[in-house]
Order: sequence, then C-alpha cells, then structure tokens
Amino acid sequence: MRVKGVVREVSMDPNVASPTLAQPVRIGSVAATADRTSGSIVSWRALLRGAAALDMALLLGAGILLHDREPLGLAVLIGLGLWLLRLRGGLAGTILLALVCADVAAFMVPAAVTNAAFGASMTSLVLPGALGLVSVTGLLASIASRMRWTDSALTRWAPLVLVVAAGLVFVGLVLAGIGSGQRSQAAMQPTTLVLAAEGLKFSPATLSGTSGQITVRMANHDLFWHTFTIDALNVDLRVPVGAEQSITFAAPPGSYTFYCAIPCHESIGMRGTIAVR
Ligand SMILES: [Cu+2]
Repeated sequence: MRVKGVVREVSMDPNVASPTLAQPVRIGSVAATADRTSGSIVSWRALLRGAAALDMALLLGAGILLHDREPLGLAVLIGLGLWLLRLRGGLAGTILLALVCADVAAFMVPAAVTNAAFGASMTSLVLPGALGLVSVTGLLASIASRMRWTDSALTRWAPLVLVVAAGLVFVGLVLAGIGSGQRSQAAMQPTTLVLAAEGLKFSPATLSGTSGQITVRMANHDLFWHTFTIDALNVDLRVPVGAEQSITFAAPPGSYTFYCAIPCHESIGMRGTIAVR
C-alpha cells in the first residue's frame, strides 16, 4: 500500500525499530499516535534533516554575504546529502551529512572559540558559533540515527535550540551586512598596501613598498580571525571576521616574511613576503 506523508517517513526511518516505537506502524493515524505517545517530538532522523537544512541555509547566507565559494560548495553537498537520505534507507545521505557536519564543526567551533578569545564583536561570534552548534547537532543526530539510540529529551529540546540559533544568526547576518556597507565607504590612503585574507590564503602573497612608513590594510573574508604578522618589524595586525583593519609601521629596505599567527594557519599556507626598496 502506498501512502503519502508520515507513513512513508516512519516506515523508512531506522528509528521504527527503536523501543519508543515498539510496534511497527503501517497506517497514518496510528503512526502519528505512536510517535506522539513516545514522548518525543522529533526522531533523530528528523533532527538530522532539520540541522542539515539549517546548516545549508546558514552556509548559503555566509557564502553570499562573504562572497566565499567554500560555504556555497558545502551547502550544495548538504543538499545532496538531504536528497540521498531518501534513498535506500538513507545510509549514503547520513554518511555524507555526517562528514560535512564534522568538517564544518571542525572549523567553526575553534573559530568561535578563537573569536571569543580575541574579544571579537557579537557579529563575528554569532555566525561561527551557530554554524558550530548546528553542525555538532547534525553530527550527533547522524550518529544517533544509525546507532538507533532511543529518542530522548535531547531530541525534544533540539528544535528549540535550532530555532534560537537561527534567530541569532539572522541578527548576526543583518549586522554583518550593515557593517560591510559602511566599511566600503571608507576612504583609502594613497600609500596603503592592500591585501585580503580569503580561503586561508593571503591575496596577494607578495607585496612591495618603499622604505619609510608603510601602511598595510587587510580585509578578512573568512569566518575566522587572521593576523598580518611580521616578527622582524614587530608588526601584528589582528583582523576580525569579515572586517578590515590597517596598520602603519616603519620599514627599512629588505625582504620580510609576513604570516598569520592564528595556530595552524601559517602551516597551511598563510604566509607571504613584502619587499621594501
Ligand atoms: Cu589566519
């Protein structure tokens, strides 16, 4: 018998075998009743779908606002994972979503912690924080749905947590949009060397200037803090998420290495040279 809606969902869901749904259900109204009497509003699978959908929306928003292709690519992968969830019991979708959630969480949780440690604004805490929270939720739900953990109080509160996270992120994105509009109107000094940090790289990675006072202005298009650091000249410019900062310093002629002092960033390529004539 082919029935739409909740029955199809429940019959595909590995949680039907869990103790909370002791009797296999085949008819719509019975399925709904059984789910409700189990005391949980959502199953782990539904939580995974919700977290993945929210993650996708956040990554799309971040990608569009920050003009960054990496979040957009991750959002597409999540869309693919959500589609794969509907096929053959959803194993491939669950695995793909778990991998993407783990990847996003691995970058965003440390980013939120680093941003907080550097005394970042609320704006630059909210997006990495929410992405980290939602991704950890998605990862947990993907594991729980395959391990057939009993739906519990965790799943009962998860929708509320996700809604609050989404609200915070929306406010953060609005503030970030307002901030970037204001920054683009700032006048630039004629002697300023301009560079950007994007995708964990400096662009350009080679700079040149004339000896004397040099001003470097750096824009950070990533979701983490970056620094422009030259040990030899005692230069350490810290640039928050989505912001622009500048620093002026005295430089005698020579070639200097600059790098990002955030842990691990230099080793994965955040370094460059500045030639002073
Ligand atoms: Cu960095």
